[in-house]
Parts: sequence; structure tokens; C-alpha cells
Amino acid sequence: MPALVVGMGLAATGAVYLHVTAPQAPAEQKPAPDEPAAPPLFDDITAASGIAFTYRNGEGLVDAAGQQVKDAQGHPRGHFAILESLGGGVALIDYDGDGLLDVFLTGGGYYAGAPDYRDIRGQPCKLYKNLGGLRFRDVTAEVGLDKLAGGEEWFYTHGAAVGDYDRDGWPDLLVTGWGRVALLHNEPDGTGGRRFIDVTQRAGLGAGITWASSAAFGDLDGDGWPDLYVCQYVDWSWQKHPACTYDGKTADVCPPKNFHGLQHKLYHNTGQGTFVDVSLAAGLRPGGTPESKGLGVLLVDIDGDGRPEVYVANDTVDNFLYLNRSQRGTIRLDETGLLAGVARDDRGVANGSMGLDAGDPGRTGRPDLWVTNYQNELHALYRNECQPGRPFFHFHTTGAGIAAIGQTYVGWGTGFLDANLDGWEDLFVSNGHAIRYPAPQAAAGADAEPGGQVPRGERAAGRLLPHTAPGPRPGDRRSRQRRTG
Ligand SMILES: [Ca+2]
Ligand SMILES: [Ca+2]
Ligand SMILES: [Ca+2]
Ligand SMILES: [Ca+2]
Repeated sequence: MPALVVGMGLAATGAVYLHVTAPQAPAEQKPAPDEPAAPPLFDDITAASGIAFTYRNGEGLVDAAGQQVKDAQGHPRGHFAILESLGGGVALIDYDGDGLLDVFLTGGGYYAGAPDYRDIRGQPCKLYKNLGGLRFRDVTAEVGLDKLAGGEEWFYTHGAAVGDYDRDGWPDLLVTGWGRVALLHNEPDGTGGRRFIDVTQRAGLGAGITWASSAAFGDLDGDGWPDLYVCQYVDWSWQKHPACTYDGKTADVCPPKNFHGLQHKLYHNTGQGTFVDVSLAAGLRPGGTPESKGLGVLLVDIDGDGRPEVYVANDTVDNFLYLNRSQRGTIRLDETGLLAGVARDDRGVANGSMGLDAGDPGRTGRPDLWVTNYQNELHALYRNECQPGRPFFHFHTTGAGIAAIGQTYVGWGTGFLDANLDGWEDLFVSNGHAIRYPAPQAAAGADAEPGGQVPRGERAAGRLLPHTAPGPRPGDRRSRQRRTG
């Protein structure tokens, strides 16, 4: 089976390395504000790295001259569309095979077209080549990622997944977003380098997407060719764009409950450079009713039978766990999230699930599932207690000590990593928010705008860089090149 490669959307705005500052200290021993009370595991080297990039989400309208558009009262105008709430992703991909992970960042987008500003445009994505020594160079144009096929501009993007879909030995890129996805094939540029060619149409991925948030590659049917799962979010459009407030008067982004979930997409890899949409035949949930509001997807073999399962984070509705019942050439998935205990939290409530990862923090040899959730919810660590033929997980957030980080922040992209190299997997969670004006309790206890947390041992170890809809992408682990979120 090809190496498992997973992509998630909902990721960072450009901070690649993370700066941990002081954790919450005991009251009787309050340190100076900037004095680290835990070992400084990370330094913020973004400025020196050569990576300078900011994801755009369309928040606040900007005219053709780059000026903020204001209403008659002089207030900044905005759509407050739920489209703005998802954020962007990052993929780590060694596109040139030099052994160094390079960084691909999705660009997001903005609104154009005065006076209504309802033309959804994309901001270009960026690829930064790893030069070694933690230095990077923008190679977007030289590898052909500045434009899509036919010179078309980038669409509004969210997430990215990496997989060698044609098994030529070179990792390819799948980018998700509003209205479509893009499949970029990694091939020789004729002068000894590499370039990406937009093969979306000829690969059979040019239609059928309404709003793709995240994606993952993996060989589900065991035929040797990586198949593709694409999460879709909700049925927002300008035709379904209600006005929402949280305080009765201030315009804000609507919650997902105002919309129906979209059926996700599953594509079988034919081995001929093309994909076939098998979403219905494989047994994907239909969406439509309040379900299937997908934000993150992970392919992992939970029961050790050699076939990867599909675990999906859905926003405010049940998460999916698709057991893999495929046979070679025919993908068949059975959704068993509720029975397996990984659809909801320990009180039976469906959470606003954003990011996910699988890891083995207890070193049991079986992968646990980990999900970041909305404010006033616990993030979920589901301990793997699967037996042959009996998928079962135990909600272990409190038992693992993770509940101690509280429920103040909205968790987004996340990942296991052994940050201090002691052989035990730690967890990183990036924080942000989905709405512009969260209720006051959202800020309670926050002494700075939060960017992320690293639960480590029994203590939460810090606050990170501020951004709003982020997702980390730990590199250097199981040779992956992701997040997305
Ligand atoms: Ca490289
Ligand atoms: Ca390839
Ligand atoms: Ca396959
Ligand atoms: Ca399995």
C-alpha cells in the first residue's frame, strides 16, 4: 500500500514555526509576563525563514484600488458569509525530491465586483522551496503554480492534500475550495527541475464539487492506487445567504445550523490517471438533512486489518467513521461513527468538530482518534478499544488530562508530535474563531489573542501566534506532507 498521506484544510495563515510563551502559572508564583515557565520548545523564525504570506478570507470588502469599502455610516462593509469562516490550509511536500519538506500554502480569496462584491475570487496559493537551514524561497511561478490550466486564476481555496496518485514516485497536490478542486501533477520541467501541471479536467475531477473543505488520499480498495476522499461543507450560496446576528443587532457569520450539509465525494483511482466518482455506490452518507458538514478527514486503519478507515470531522453534527468493507476494485464503506463512539462527545452531543489526527499517545500500538472542537466543548481524544469486528472507542479527554486546558477557545488544525523527543506523542492545537464577534465568555481568561496551545504532560504550555482560522502541520513525522485542515 502506498504511504498514507492525508490532507486537511483549515490551516494556518503563514506561521510555520511556533513560539511558545509562558503557560498559566500558579497564582502564588506568578512569573513576569514574558518569562517562560516551561522549557522554550519553539522559536518563531517566520520572519527569517523567507516565508511571508497571509491567507485572505474575504472578511471586510476591499475595492479595486485596495481601499476598504465602507457603508453610508462609515462602517466597514462585509458580507459575513460563512465562506469566510473556514480559513486555509498548509501542505508539506518534498516536491523536488531533495529530502527537504517544502511548504505549500493555500491562498483563500476575496470578493470583487462593485457595487455588490459578490464575485468570489481566489488569491494565489504559494509554494516555498526548503533551502535547508530553515530557509525557504518562493518558487510558485517557476513551478507553474501561479496559474491553473489555460492561465486561469486560482479559485477561493481552503485545504491541500498530497499524494502520488499516478505512482510515478513524485508527490502530487490536490487543492480544495469553493466550487471546485484542483489536481496538480508533479512532473519534469525539461531543464532538470519540477513543475506542476493542472490535470483536474483530464483526471475527471472537473465537476461535481460545490464547496470542498478538506481532502485525503489513500488506497481504500487495496488495488495499489491511492483513492481520494473530499469533504464538502454546507449549501451556502448567495441565494442562501441569511442575515445573522448573535446579539440581536450586530451582523455576523451565520452558524452551520442555518444550512444543510453536502454529500462528501469519494473518487476511485482507476490507475489510468483518472478518478471515478463512487460516492453513492461506496455508501457515503447523502448529506442534505442536517448532517455531513465536513471540515476534516483522516484515513487510518483503526482495527489493524490492513484496510484504512475514513474518519471525518463534521461541524456541529455527527462525525463519521466509515469502516472499510472494500474489495479490490470496489470501494464499500459503512458509517459506524455512533456505534463506535466517535460521532459525539461523552455527553452524546455532536460537537463543532474542526481538525483531527490519529496518534498513539498511550503507546498501545493502536491509533487513537483526536478531534478539536468549538468553544465550550472539550476536544475529543477517543481511545482505541477496537476488537476484531467490533469498532469501539472510549472518550478519554478528561482521563488524559486534556480537559485541563479548558473550553475557552475554538480549536482548529491540530496534530500529534513528539515535541521534546521523549518518545511520547504531544499534541498541538491551533486556536481561532469562526465568527467575528464571539460572546464575551469566549474571551474570559484570555490575556492575549490566542493562536494555539501545546498540551504537554499535565500542563498546558502556552499561547502562540495570533491568527483566526489556523491549522498546524507538523512535518518530519511518518514522511507525510500534509490539515487542514
Ligand atoms: Ca524539497
Ligand atoms: Ca505523481
Ligand atoms: Ca485504490
Ligand atoms: Ca481497517
